[in-house]
Amino acid sequence: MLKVLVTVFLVSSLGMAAGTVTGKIEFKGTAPKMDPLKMNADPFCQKAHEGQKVLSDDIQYNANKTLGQVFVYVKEGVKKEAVPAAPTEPVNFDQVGCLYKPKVVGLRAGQTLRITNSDPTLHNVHAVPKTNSGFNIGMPTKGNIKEQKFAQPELGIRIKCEVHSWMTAYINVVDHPYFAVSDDQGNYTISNLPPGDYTIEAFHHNSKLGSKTQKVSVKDNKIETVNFSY
Ligand SMILES: [Cu+2]
Repeated sequence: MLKVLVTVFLVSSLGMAAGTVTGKIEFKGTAPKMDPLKMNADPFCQKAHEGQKVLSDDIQYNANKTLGQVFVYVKEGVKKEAVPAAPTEPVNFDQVGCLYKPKVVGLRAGQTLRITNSDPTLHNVHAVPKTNSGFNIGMPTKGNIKEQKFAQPELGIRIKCEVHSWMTAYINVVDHPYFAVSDDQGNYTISNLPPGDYTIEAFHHNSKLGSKTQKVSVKDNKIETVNFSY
């Protein structure tokens, strides 16, 4: 009896009652064809990829017929009162070889986005949100760091660089910690979800792909598989 009580206490006080949603973003049909990027507007950018053919990174089609760079998050069902505060650690966002790393970012409303320029060339970071406040900052030298925040949840905030027209990234801001970005195997995992019924959305910034939703019931200590198919 005591053991049961202690377990119940630990589970409730430490917030351990939680499940996991994981899955794959499959891509059916013909592999999307990405155009090569022409980086000759800036000799530095071109030299950074010397001897390599750099293709557009708009759609990340993986060798196993899946998609990377898809933002997957809980769209409905999160109980606001049970959501932990946004982490104080920033989310890193870098400019390397005139490309954004990563291309698709997920972060919490109010969390710091730490923007670095790792290139010895001028970039400007121009955020074009619809509901949040935008910004446009110049980052002229290697090692420049700037910090920004987005106050409101908003998906697919476009980031662009006017110096290098091919540079585009997408920032996804949510008001809870239950999100992930699919990787180079097309996998994503959302952990620590309290038991409950949820709608999960896969969001692709390319409007031709767009978003897909699925419902899932999360149980304590269980792993639910939710695959999406484009
Ligand atoms: Cu740039």
